[in-house]
Amino acid sequence: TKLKTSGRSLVVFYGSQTGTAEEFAGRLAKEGMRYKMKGMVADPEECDMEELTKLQEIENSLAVFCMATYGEGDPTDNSMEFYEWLKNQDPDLTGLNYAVFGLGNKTYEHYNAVAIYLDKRLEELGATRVYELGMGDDDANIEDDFITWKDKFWPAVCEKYNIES
Ligand code: FMN
Repeated sequence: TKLKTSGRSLVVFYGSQTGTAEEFAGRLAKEGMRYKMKGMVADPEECDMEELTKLQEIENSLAVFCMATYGEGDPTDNSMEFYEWLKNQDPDLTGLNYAVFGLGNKTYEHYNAVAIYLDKRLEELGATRVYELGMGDDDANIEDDFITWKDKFWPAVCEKYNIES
Protein backbone atom coordinates (compact mmCIF):
# COMPACT_ATOMS: atom_id res chain seq x y z
CA THR A 1 0.00 0.00 0.00
CA LYS A 2 1.28 3.42 -0.91
CA LEU A 3 0.60 6.08 1.65
CA LYS A 4 -1.32 8.97 0.22
CA THR A 5 0.74 11.87 1.22
CA SER A 6 -0.60 15.28 0.38
CA GLY A 7 -1.36 18.33 2.51
CA ARG A 8 -3.05 17.70 5.84
CA SER A 9 -2.68 13.97 5.54
CA LEU A 10 -3.62 11.98 8.59
CA VAL A 11 -2.35 8.42 8.58
CA VAL A 12 -3.48 6.24 11.45
CA PHE A 13 -1.40 3.11 11.89
CA TYR A 14 -2.60 0.27 14.06
CA GLY A 15 -1.05 -2.65 15.86
CA SER A 16 -3.94 -4.98 16.53
CA GLN A 17 -4.54 -8.63 17.24
CA THR A 18 -8.24 -8.80 18.02
CA GLY A 19 -9.45 -5.67 16.26
CA THR A 20 -9.80 -3.02 18.98
CA ALA A 21 -6.84 -0.92 17.91
CA GLU A 22 -7.92 -1.26 14.29
CA GLU A 23 -11.39 -0.01 15.17
CA PHE A 24 -10.01 2.96 17.09
CA ALA A 25 -7.73 3.78 14.15
CA GLY A 26 -10.69 3.76 11.79
CA ARG A 27 -12.62 6.14 14.00
CA LEU A 28 -9.73 8.59 14.23
CA ALA A 29 -9.19 8.57 10.48
CA LYS A 30 -12.89 9.22 9.90
CA GLU A 31 -13.05 11.99 12.49
CA GLY A 32 -10.19 13.69 10.70
CA MET A 33 -12.67 14.74 8.01
CA ARG A 34 -14.32 17.05 10.52
CA TYR A 35 -11.07 18.92 10.70
CA LYS A 36 -10.41 18.86 6.96
CA MET A 37 -7.71 16.27 7.31
CA LYS A 38 -7.53 13.51 4.75
CA GLY A 39 -7.54 10.47 6.95
CA MET A 40 -6.47 6.97 6.09
CA VAL A 41 -5.90 3.85 8.12
CA ALA A 42 -2.73 1.85 7.56
CA ASP A 43 -1.64 -1.61 8.57
CA PRO A 44 2.11 -1.36 9.18
CA GLU A 45 2.49 -4.84 7.76
CA GLU A 46 1.00 -3.75 4.47
CA CYS A 47 3.08 -0.68 3.91
CA ASP A 48 6.68 0.09 3.49
CA MET A 49 7.35 2.00 6.68
CA GLU A 50 10.17 3.84 5.01
CA GLU A 51 7.28 5.80 3.57
CA LEU A 52 7.02 7.40 6.97
CA THR A 53 9.92 9.44 5.83
CA LYS A 54 7.65 10.82 3.08
CA LEU A 55 5.19 12.09 5.63
CA GLN A 56 8.03 14.07 7.13
CA GLU A 57 8.28 16.21 4.06
CA ILE A 58 4.64 17.12 3.97
CA GLU A 59 3.62 20.14 5.92
CA ASN A 60 0.64 19.59 8.21
CA SER A 61 0.73 15.84 7.97
CA LEU A 62 0.27 13.67 11.01
CA ALA A 63 0.94 10.04 11.88
CA VAL A 64 -1.08 8.52 14.70
CA PHE A 65 -0.31 5.10 16.15
CA CYS A 66 -2.95 2.98 17.88
CA MET A 67 -0.90 0.15 19.30
CA ALA A 68 -1.83 -2.80 21.48
CA THR A 69 0.64 -4.63 23.72
CA TYR A 70 0.74 -8.42 24.12
CA GLY A 71 2.72 -11.14 25.86
CA GLU A 72 5.78 -9.87 27.64
CA GLY A 73 5.23 -6.34 26.47
CA ASP A 74 5.41 -7.40 22.83
CA PRO A 75 3.90 -5.84 19.72
CA THR A 76 1.11 -7.50 17.75
CA ASP A 77 1.99 -9.71 14.78
CA ASN A 78 1.10 -7.01 12.27
CA SER A 79 3.31 -4.39 13.94
CA MET A 80 6.27 -6.65 14.77
CA GLU A 81 8.31 -5.78 11.70
CA PHE A 82 7.74 -2.05 12.15
CA TYR A 83 8.65 -2.32 15.83
CA GLU A 84 11.88 -4.17 15.03
CA TRP A 85 12.73 -1.65 12.32
CA LEU A 86 12.37 1.24 14.73
CA LYS A 87 14.33 -0.59 17.37
CA ASN A 88 17.22 -1.67 15.20
CA GLN A 89 17.53 1.13 12.68
CA ASP A 90 18.04 4.77 13.30
CA PRO A 91 15.90 6.49 10.69
CA ASP A 92 15.97 10.25 10.93
CA LEU A 93 12.34 11.18 11.55
CA THR A 94 12.86 14.90 11.88
CA GLY A 95 9.73 16.75 10.75
CA LEU A 96 7.38 13.84 11.33
CA ASN A 97 4.43 14.83 13.53
CA TYR A 98 2.96 12.04 15.60
CA ALA A 99 0.77 10.94 18.49
CA VAL A 100 0.40 7.54 20.13
CA PHE A 101 -2.58 5.87 21.77
CA GLY A 102 -1.81 2.55 23.43
CA LEU A 103 -4.13 -0.32 24.19
CA GLY A 104 -3.38 -2.57 27.11
CA ASN A 105 -4.57 -4.05 30.34
CA LYS A 106 -3.32 -3.03 33.77
CA THR A 107 -3.38 -6.57 35.10
CA TYR A 108 -0.35 -7.36 32.90
CA GLU A 109 3.12 -6.61 34.13
CA HIS A 110 4.17 -4.81 30.96
CA TYR A 111 1.27 -2.42 30.85
CA ASN A 112 1.13 -0.64 27.49
CA ALA A 113 4.84 -1.27 27.00
CA VAL A 114 4.71 -1.02 23.20
CA ALA A 115 2.99 2.37 23.18
CA ILE A 116 5.30 3.73 25.88
CA TYR A 117 8.33 2.59 23.92
CA LEU A 118 7.05 3.89 20.60
CA ASP A 119 6.16 7.31 21.99
CA LYS A 120 9.66 7.69 23.42
CA ARG A 121 11.48 6.19 20.45
CA LEU A 122 9.82 8.41 17.84
CA GLU A 123 10.88 11.48 19.77
CA GLU A 124 14.38 10.10 20.08
CA LEU A 125 14.50 9.73 16.29
CA GLY A 126 13.64 13.39 15.85
CA ALA A 127 9.86 13.27 15.34
CA THR A 128 7.57 15.84 16.95
CA ARG A 129 4.92 14.72 19.43
CA VAL A 130 1.76 16.74 18.81
CA TYR A 131 -0.11 15.34 21.77
CA GLU A 132 0.77 13.33 24.83
CA LEU A 133 0.72 9.56 24.93
CA GLY A 134 -2.70 8.11 25.68
CA MET A 135 -3.16 4.74 27.35
CA GLY A 136 -6.26 2.61 27.38
CA ASP A 137 -6.88 -0.06 29.99
CA ASP A 138 -9.28 -2.78 28.95
CA ASP A 139 -9.43 -4.12 32.49
CA ALA A 140 -11.54 -1.02 33.17
CA ASN A 141 -13.19 0.82 30.27
CA ILE A 142 -10.93 1.22 27.29
CA GLU A 143 -13.63 2.98 25.28
CA ASP A 144 -13.83 5.72 27.93
CA ASP A 145 -10.04 6.02 28.01
CA PHE A 146 -9.99 6.41 24.24
CA ILE A 147 -12.72 9.06 24.20
CA THR A 148 -11.09 11.02 27.03
CA TRP A 149 -7.82 11.01 25.12
CA LYS A 150 -9.20 11.95 21.72
CA ASP A 151 -11.38 14.73 23.16
CA LYS A 152 -8.16 16.49 24.07
CA PHE A 153 -6.12 15.22 21.15
CA TRP A 154 -8.28 16.92 18.49
CA PRO A 155 -8.13 20.43 20.00
CA ALA A 156 -4.35 20.04 20.30
CA VAL A 157 -4.16 19.07 16.62
CA CYS A 158 -6.39 21.98 15.59
CA GLU A 159 -4.25 24.42 17.47
CA LYS A 160 -1.05 23.08 16.03
CA TYR A 161 -2.33 23.05 12.43
CA ASN A 162 -4.41 26.22 12.71
CA ILE A 163 -7.64 24.42 11.93
CA GLU A 164 -10.90 26.03 12.98
CA SER A 165 -12.81 23.54 15.08
N1 FMN B 1 -1.90 -5.50 27.75
C1 FMN B 1 -0.77 -4.92 28.25
O1 FMN B 1 -0.77 -3.75 28.60
N2 FMN B 1 0.37 -5.65 28.39
C2 FMN B 1 0.45 -6.98 28.05
O2 FMN B 1 1.52 -7.57 28.21
C3 FMN B 1 -0.72 -7.60 27.53
N3 FMN B 1 -0.71 -8.91 27.16
C4 FMN B 1 -1.87 -9.51 26.71
C5 FMN B 1 -1.88 -10.88 26.41
C6 FMN B 1 -3.05 -11.51 26.00
C7 FMN B 1 -3.04 -12.97 25.71
C8 FMN B 1 -4.25 -10.74 25.84
C9 FMN B 1 -5.52 -11.38 25.38
C10 FMN B 1 -4.23 -9.39 26.12
C11 FMN B 1 -3.06 -8.75 26.58
N4 FMN B 1 -3.04 -7.38 26.87
C12 FMN B 1 -1.91 -6.81 27.39
C13 FMN B 1 -4.26 -6.56 26.68
C14 FMN B 1 -4.46 -6.12 25.23
O3 FMN B 1 -3.41 -5.31 24.78
C15 FMN B 1 -5.77 -5.34 25.12
O4 FMN B 1 -6.83 -6.24 25.33
C16 FMN B 1 -5.98 -4.61 23.80
O5 FMN B 1 -7.16 -3.84 23.87
C17 FMN B 1 -6.08 -5.54 22.61
O6 FMN B 1 -6.14 -4.79 21.43
P1 FMN B 1 -6.51 -5.45 20.02
O7 FMN B 1 -7.95 -5.90 20.10
O8 FMN B 1 -6.34 -4.36 19.02
O9 FMN B 1 -5.59 -6.59 19.75
